[in-house]
Amino acid sequence: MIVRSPYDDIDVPDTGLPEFLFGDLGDAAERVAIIDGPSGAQTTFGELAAAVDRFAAGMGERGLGPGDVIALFAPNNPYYPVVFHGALAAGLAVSTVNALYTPDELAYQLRDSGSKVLVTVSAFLDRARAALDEEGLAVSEIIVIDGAPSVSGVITETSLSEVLATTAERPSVSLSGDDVAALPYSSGTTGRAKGVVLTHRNLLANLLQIEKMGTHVSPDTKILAVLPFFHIYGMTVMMNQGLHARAAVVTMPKFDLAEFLRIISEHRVDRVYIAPPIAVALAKHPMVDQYDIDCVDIVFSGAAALDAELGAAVGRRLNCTMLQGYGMTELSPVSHCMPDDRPDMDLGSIGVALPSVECKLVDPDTGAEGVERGELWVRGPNVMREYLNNAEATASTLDADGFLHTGDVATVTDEGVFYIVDRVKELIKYKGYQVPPAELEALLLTNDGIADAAVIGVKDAEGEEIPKAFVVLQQGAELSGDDVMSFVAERIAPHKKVRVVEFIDQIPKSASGKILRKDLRAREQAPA
Ligand code: 4UV
Repeated sequence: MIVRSPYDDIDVPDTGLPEFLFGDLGDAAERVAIIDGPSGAQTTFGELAAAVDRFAAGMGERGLGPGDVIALFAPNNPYYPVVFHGALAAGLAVSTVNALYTPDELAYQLRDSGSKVLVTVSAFLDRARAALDEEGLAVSEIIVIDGAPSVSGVITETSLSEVLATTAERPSVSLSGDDVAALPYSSGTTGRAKGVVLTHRNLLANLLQIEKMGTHVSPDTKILAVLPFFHIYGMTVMMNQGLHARAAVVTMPKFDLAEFLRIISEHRVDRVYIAPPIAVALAKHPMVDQYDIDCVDIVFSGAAALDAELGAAVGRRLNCTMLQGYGMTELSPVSHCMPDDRPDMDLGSIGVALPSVECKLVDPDTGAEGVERGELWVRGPNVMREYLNNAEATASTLDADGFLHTGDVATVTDEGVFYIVDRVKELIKYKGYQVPPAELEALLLTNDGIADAAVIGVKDAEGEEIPKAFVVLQQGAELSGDDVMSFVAERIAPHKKVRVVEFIDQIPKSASGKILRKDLRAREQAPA
C-alpha cells in the first residue's frame, strides 16, 4: 500500500544547519553567495559566513540561546540569511513572518511563538511598532536590518550593523538534528495559522533529498529568489538550496514583472522558481519579449496547481525546461517534484516522490488505504515534528506511524508519477499564498451586522482560486457585498481579502456544528 520513492534513501548527518552549510567553505569562500537584485551588490560565502558568526555572537551577548525564538519580518534581501542562520547558529529558532501581515496578524504570531526579538526593515517599522503595542508579547528589542546606528522608540531599537559590530565570542552551542530551527506559520488542514516546528534535521534532509534527485544546481547556477524567504518554498528551495549548492542567489524584495525580467536579464539568471500566477505573465505578457532572458534554463513552479498547457507555453516561449513540484510547509516543504532530467514527464503532474519519502493514498471517508484516488499521506525525514503548543492539531495531522495527512487528494501512475486532483482540507490558496477560511470566518463574525459566515475557495474567470464568503445577515442589518469585503480588507493582509460575497439564509452545518464546506462547494458547482 506504500508507494516509495524510486530513488535510494538519503543519510542525514546529525548536525545543525549552519554548520552543514558554512562549516567547511573550502574554495567557495571567495564565490558570490548572494546578489541583491535591485542594486547588484554582491556578498561572498566568506562574508556571509562571517556575518552569520557575528549575528550569533550578538544573540549570545543578549543572553539568548537554545529554547529562545526570534521573529524575522522582512522582504527578501541579502541580510535575510545572515539573521536566519546567525540565530540558528546561536541555538535559537526563527519564526519567519509573512511580509504582508498587518500589525494584528504580526502580534498574533509574535505572541504565539513567544518571540523575544523582532528583526525587520525600516519600511516595516510602523507595522512592527504597532504590533508591539499589543499586550502579552515577550519581545524586548527590535533589530532594524537597514536601521540608522541608534534608533529610539518605546522599545529598544537597534540597527543590524550595531549587532554585527560586536566583538563578543560566538556562543558555543552544540546543535543536534532534533533541535528546532524554523517556526513558519501554516494553517495546515484546518483552523488558524499554527507554528510549524521544523528541526535542523527536517530542513537539512530536504536539501539532501532535492540534491539526490539529480537537481542540477551547481556553483555556476544563478537562482532567482523572487518568492519570499519567509515562506518555506523560498526558505528551502531558493535560500538554503542555493547556499548548499554554492550557487548564487539573486534576491528580489517583491514581484514586479519589469524588474523581474530586468534582473533575470542583467544577472543572467538560469534557474527561476515561481508560483503559477508568474507563469501566466511569462506565457502571455507582451513585455516578456522586450528582455533578453535566453539565459533561463529551468522554470520550476510550485505552491499551487500549474495548468499543463500554461506551463508548456512558458517552456516554448522561453525555450527552457518547465518543471512542477509539490510541497507543504509541514514537509519542509518538498515531497514530490519532476526531476531536472525528466522534462518529458507530464507537466500536469507533481512528479515523483523525493528520496526517503513514502506515500499512501487513503480514502478520506472510509480510511481505506491503497485506493486509486485518495488523500495523500507522506512520511519521511522532512516531515515536521509537530505544531507548536497544539497537540490536538498535531494529532489530527500526524499519525502514530509518522505519516502526515496532507489534505490534498492525489492519484499515482504505475511509474510512481503523482497528480494532485482535489483538496479535502479547508485551506484556500490565493496566488500560492495561504488563506485560512477559519480566520476569515472569525473576523466576519466580529461584524455586528453578520449573524453567521463561511468561506470557501472558488475559481474566478481566469481559473485563479479566490476566497468567497457566504454571509447570513443579522435581522435588520443592511450590509452590501462591498461593505463586507471592505470590512475584511481593512483588517487583514491583502492576499487574504474576501473577493466574492453571497448572502444566504443559513450556513449548512453538521449536527456537531461544523460548517459543511462540501455542501457549499456543491452549491457553487450546481448550474445557476
Ligand atoms: O504550506 P504551503 O503554503 O506550502 C507550499 C509549498 C510549495 C512548494 C515548495 C517547494 C517546492 O519545490 C514546490 O514545488 C512547492 O505551498 O501550502 C501547501 C499546499 O499548497 C498546495 C497544496 O494544497 C498543499 O497542501 N500545493 C502546493 N504545491 C502544489 C499544490 C501543486 N504543485 N499543485 C497543487 N497544489
